[in-house]
Amino acid sequence: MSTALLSVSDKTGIIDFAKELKNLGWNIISSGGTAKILKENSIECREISEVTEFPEILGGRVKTLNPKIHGGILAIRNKTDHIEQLKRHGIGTIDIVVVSLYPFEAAINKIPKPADKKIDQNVIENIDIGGVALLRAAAKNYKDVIVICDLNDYKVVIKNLKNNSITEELKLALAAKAFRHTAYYDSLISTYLTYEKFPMQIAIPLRKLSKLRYGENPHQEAALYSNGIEQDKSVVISAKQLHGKELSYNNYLDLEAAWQLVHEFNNPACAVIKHNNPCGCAESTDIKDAYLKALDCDPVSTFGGIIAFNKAVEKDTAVEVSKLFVECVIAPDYSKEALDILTQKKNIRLLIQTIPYQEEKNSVEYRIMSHGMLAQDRDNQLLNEIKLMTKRQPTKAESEALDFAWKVSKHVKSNAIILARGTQTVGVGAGQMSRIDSLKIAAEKMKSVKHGLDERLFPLVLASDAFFPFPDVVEESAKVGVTAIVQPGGSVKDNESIKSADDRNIAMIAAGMRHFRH
Ligand code: 93A
Repeated sequence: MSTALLSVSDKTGIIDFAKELKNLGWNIISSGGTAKILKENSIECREISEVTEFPEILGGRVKTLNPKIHGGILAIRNKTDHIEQLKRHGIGTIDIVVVSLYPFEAAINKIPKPADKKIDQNVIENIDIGGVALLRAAAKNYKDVIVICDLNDYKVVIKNLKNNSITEELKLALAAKAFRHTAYYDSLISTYLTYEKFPMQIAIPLRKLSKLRYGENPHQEAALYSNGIEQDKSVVISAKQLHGKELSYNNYLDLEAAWQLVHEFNNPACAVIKHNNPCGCAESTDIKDAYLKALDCDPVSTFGGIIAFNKAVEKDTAVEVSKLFVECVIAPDYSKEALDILTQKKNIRLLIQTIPYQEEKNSVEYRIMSHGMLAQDRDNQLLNEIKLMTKRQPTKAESEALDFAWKVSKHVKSNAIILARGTQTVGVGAGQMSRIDSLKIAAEKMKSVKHGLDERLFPLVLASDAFFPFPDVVEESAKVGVTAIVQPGGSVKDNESIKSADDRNIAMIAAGMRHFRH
């Protein structure tokens, strides 16, 4: 007769599973709580403590950690020496190990690590030791032992036991899953206990949430992961999908970019993203106006874009949005009328905010490379110290526009050039290898649309994400009508750019901080 060891915190499905094992003629041994529920359901089993002839001690901290258990799991069955040793010590083999670990994840969810970084003792008690050892032992000896760490696998194992069709392939798959499971479990623990931002060994718990239809292109496989505790897809982008087709890989990327940009602003704002870059952004006194102004920057590129709002979408805005083909809309809320209008469009994906946006000051960004990873703080700052570079100071109207454009520049791929009037982008040049090319593109965009803004009330300003190594950007800016510039400053040739600006009566300020985005 074969023996199964059942030790489960989550007891869902364990009765049926144990009954099936019994019907197939298996012996069952179980830890205290699991044995209790089995016995209550008239399923015969032996308690671990009977097998080990040692009681559970330290309030359950030591239950299964015993050579009589681990010997029975780890013995290689076709090794005479191993089997002889088992006999000598009166140890029986264990052929199936079923463990559901202490709910560490649920424990941190209940008591998140507070700001004072105090570690909670209840969370510590939920660190499973013996269960993890059982899973690892069984998984190591997968050729002889079936290991189950996920109750969703009960069915497949029973089915194969019944058909006498347990294969090595299945056992290997279950073993690999067990190691993934314990690795994930340990990474959650280490993350909970870690205060350093960049520990020597980073263990990021990653939970696969779902497969995506494809990656950036249809021939690329792709999947969505959350950074640990979160099990719901909506947490990854802080928003729940209310309507429309499944989000694609590119949708996720662009939603993230749009959401971050629109949260630079306190007043009603709208950001339109295409391929991770803003093709329009505006801040206004009302959300519909912000949308129309954002759209006005580059109506052609907005086609098929991702639109983010930082305030609730009302009917009048929904009417406007519904005139256009857009992939996704994300907003903190929608009025009922707005939803009625937008949900009539089959192809639009609507998302509503579920988690308040907080710029997570301490969060870290990761970029995966072929054989490693880069990690850095998020770019969550804006200005160091503004310094006037030129003789002329920006006017009030210029200052307002510069402040707006500078915020947008942080969210544009380098080299980034933003042309703005008031709190509205009128040209965006993104992702060019030369800054002057970005300016030329931004200027072309601007010229291609009739903005109809009063140019005296809304002077044209320029923001650049990085400094000017040469005065060429200033010279070119003057040609397109720019009257004020914000840039980080700090080039060895700043003097040349300043002289060029002074000669053209351009006001230029240094933000003292760079916003590369690669
Ligand atoms: O505290 S433990 O790390 N010490 C152990 O020796 C041990 N053995 C199994 N926790 C241990 N377990 C865990 O107990 C299992 O992983 C499972 O989560 C739980 C089942 O306990 P019970 O059967 O008493 O409900």
